[in-house]
Amino acid sequence: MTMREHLLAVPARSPAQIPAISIATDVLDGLSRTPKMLPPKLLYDAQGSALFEQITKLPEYYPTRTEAAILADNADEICSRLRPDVSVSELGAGTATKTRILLRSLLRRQQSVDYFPLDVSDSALQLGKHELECELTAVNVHPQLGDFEDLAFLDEHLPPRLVLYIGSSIGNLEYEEAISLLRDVARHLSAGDQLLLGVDLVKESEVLRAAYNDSTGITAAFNKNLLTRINRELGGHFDPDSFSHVSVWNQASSRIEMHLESNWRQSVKVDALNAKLDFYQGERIHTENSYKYTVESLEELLQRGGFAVEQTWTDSRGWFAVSLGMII
Ligand code: SAH
Ligand code: AVI
Repeated sequence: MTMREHLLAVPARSPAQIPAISIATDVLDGLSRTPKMLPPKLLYDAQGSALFEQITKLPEYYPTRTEAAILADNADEICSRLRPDVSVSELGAGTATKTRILLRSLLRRQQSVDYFPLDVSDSALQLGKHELECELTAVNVHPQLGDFEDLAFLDEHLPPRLVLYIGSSIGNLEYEEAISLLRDVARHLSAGDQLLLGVDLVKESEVLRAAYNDSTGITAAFNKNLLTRINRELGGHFDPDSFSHVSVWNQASSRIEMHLESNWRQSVKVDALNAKLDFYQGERIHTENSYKYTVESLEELLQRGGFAVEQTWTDSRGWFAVSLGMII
């Protein structure tokens, strides 16, 4: 089949169009609220995933390199706690760059690994699959395009299973949502299956603030890409430059908040929603929370989510923690 025939064979509602349907609902719902908000998963279209990759390399954004160092220093010990011949699933895998550290170590203990990365970003999944297959031919990658609500794939492979939820992605959820997601994961697992959970820890506020407001403006571009995405997918008429990136350390709630703040009073049409959205000067759209934990609150979260804590690893500065839990 030629590429042209292949493209013509795509059904009227191709899988690539399906996300736009849920975006419409999420955008209409979020921007009709007071205060306005947008769910953080919308940050990750292809452009957003590419910007996130750039964020992970910024000098100010310490979480990725700190977690990578914890994994590199402890991969053999982590893997020694796993049962023989585990399969690996990952929630919000992105491009699975850090995951490769663990998979390399795992492949010194077993001949092959079945790896099931779940993500809402198809571009990140495809890039991750490509890079993994080039480097580690003994890893069989089975990408799962979907939401954290789509956990049925966990039933499709047999125990022993290891689930990864690293990168402090759980920090983007409210505490009760985080517990409820861990309980959902636990329901799909059996006794002896394990979860490796990585979270960012509370630290000096200046370090936290800089990580979400970098000097080159990549985080601002990542945040504003939400508006560009609405323009592209829903016929929105946002001028991204008429909004400012705002990040705030909310100490009382132990979270960094990201907002988009309207620079002046404006009305913005979104054609696909048949809506005109009014913003007053200084009005904010709340786009992300990034909760910061302590080792104690991380271990409590795991336990409340249905896992017995086996071991927790941190870096020498105590900036990030990775904890292994098991279903008993
Ligand atoms: N785990 C990687 C990527 C973290 S970025 C790392 O540690 O670097 C967060 C990832 O989670 C993104 O790839 C994003 O697309 C994905 N994601 C965010 N919300 C999601 C949701 N509700 N369901 C599935 N994936 C989600
Ligand atoms: C994916 N998530 C854990 C990142 C974080 O730090 O909350 C997303 C991010 N937002 C701004 N910078 C990075």
